[in-house]
Amino acid sequence: MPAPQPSPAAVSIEPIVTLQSHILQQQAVSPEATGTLSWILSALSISTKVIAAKVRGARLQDVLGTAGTDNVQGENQQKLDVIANEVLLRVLGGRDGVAIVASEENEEPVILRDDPAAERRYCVLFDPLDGSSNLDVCGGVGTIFSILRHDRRARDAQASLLQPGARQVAAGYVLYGSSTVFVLTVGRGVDMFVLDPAAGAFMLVERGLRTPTTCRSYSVNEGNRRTFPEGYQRYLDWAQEQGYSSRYVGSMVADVHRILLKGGVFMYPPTRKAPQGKLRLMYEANPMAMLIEQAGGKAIAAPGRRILEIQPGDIHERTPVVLGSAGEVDQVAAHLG
Ligand code: P6P
Repeated sequence: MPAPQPSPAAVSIEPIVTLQSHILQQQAVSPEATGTLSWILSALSISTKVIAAKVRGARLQDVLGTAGTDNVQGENQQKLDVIANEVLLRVLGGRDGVAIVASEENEEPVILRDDPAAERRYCVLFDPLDGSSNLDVCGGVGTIFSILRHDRRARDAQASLLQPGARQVAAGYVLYGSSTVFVLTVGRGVDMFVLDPAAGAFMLVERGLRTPTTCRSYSVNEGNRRTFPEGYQRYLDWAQEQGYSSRYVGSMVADVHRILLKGGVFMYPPTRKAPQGKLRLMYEANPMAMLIEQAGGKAIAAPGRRILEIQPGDIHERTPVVLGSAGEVDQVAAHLG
């Protein structure tokens, strides 16, 4: 009997992980998971693939420009704002686990299911096409989403939605830029996927993203500088004396994505035109704050006031935003105090 041969060493092969398989992996390690959240994340994946195709073909299919209507914020709606909103409403509407959706484009929340006996359900809030005014000039635009557990005990839809951002179960965005990037957190770090158009799938490119703790760069619309509160002006004077660089796209998803990957600080301070800041708490600031904190950064509305701790009073309320590298947010806070 020949001596037994040692089995060949196992070969380590770098797996190809798609967003879909990643979602199922995350579900598998969550004992209480029922698959409902996975189905919702899958709905966001297919919705944003459809939106990406419409964004990339916009000029050729003549869907650029304004729709001739205003949204609840009194802002001109771009044709693609309306199209993207419709796609998300229709795809999420087909998911049994979604009780309520709320959108920047809809004044009232849309109640999809309200039978009290139902198993766990969720509320999905989104800005369907943030930064859409950049579409005509081929600038980066994005979809931002936030997912909360549906509170069946709440007296109405608004009450179920008005939860602090710390209660989000998932948050993320899709940036329609030089590539289509899906950035997601379910509370266990931040993972990044890039759409492979040939395969029609979002491919995992980075697990456990961490934003650098410092980076000498700030991102703010300096056109509003004269109307910023004093502390912000003191910070900008300091940063410029220190030789900080300035980067600003005017599209939150594009600006925050740069901060997430390279560090720095993004700010939308109170202005004369927007005394509470321009950005909306529920479907812009909260999801971005969860992502940045999960990546090791900070996100505040004022010194000592975490965005994720704000108790909302209205689904469309606004908040000042200072978020990014922990060290850089601390620098801004030190000048605001
Ligand atoms: P401003 C886009 O309209 C948006 O809501 C965010 O994406 C962006 O960060 C901000 O407004 C830009 O506002 O006043 O600098 O044009």
